[in-house]
Amino acid sequence: MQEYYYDHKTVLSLYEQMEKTLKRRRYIHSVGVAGTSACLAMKYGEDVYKAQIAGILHDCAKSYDDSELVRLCKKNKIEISGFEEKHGFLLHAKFGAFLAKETYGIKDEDILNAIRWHTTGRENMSLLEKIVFISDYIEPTRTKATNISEIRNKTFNGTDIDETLVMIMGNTIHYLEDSSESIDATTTTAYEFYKRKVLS
Ligand code: DGI
Ligand code: FE
Ligand code: FE
Repeated sequence: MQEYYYDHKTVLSLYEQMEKTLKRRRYIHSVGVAGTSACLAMKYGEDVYKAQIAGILHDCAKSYDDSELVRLCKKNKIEISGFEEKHGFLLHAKFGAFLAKETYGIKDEDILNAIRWHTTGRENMSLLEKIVFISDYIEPTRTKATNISEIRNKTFNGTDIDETLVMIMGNTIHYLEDSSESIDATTTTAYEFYKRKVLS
């Protein structure tokens, strides 16, 4: 995988573009994810600028509704599963990665993957993918989960980042089950993968 290097100028320019593009609440969330991703990059040893870029861009396709996302993916020849066609909001991750590349000029595959997999997670995630996935759940304005303090505490004071992944994925799956929502196979597979990994 070819690595690209970014600086604070790119980061600031993307903040400015997202401020114009996203609704206020979504922008504040994205600023939270970028900041939290920067902190986790410092703790776990990832490139801080990449973490900020992936964080600020992760929801860049969130302004489109479900049917628009399906249409835009088809128009741009992005493959979509039957599940994604029915649950179009999941495509804000996939189409977000497309926009990050085509509209915002990000070439680094690891950043694009972190955006691509931020909603479901997947098996064998890179450190950057984990950082964005976790930051999306624990950034300052995300306060709904009853065990949010425990998750934040484990993330910043623990040593195994996969333990946090398991807690978040478990929460999400239980929440979806309680709401009688159907769950994408990628979400379940990722959870089973990291549960097994943490226990072994
Ligand atoms: O875009 P955000 O709101 O910041 O966060 P996100 O991209 O992680 O999306 C969160 C939502 O996605 C949350 O309500 C749970 C849902 N989700 C994650 N995996 C699945 C899912 N929803 C369904 N139906 N199936 C899944 O597998
Ligand atoms: Fe999202
Ligand atoms: Fe988000």
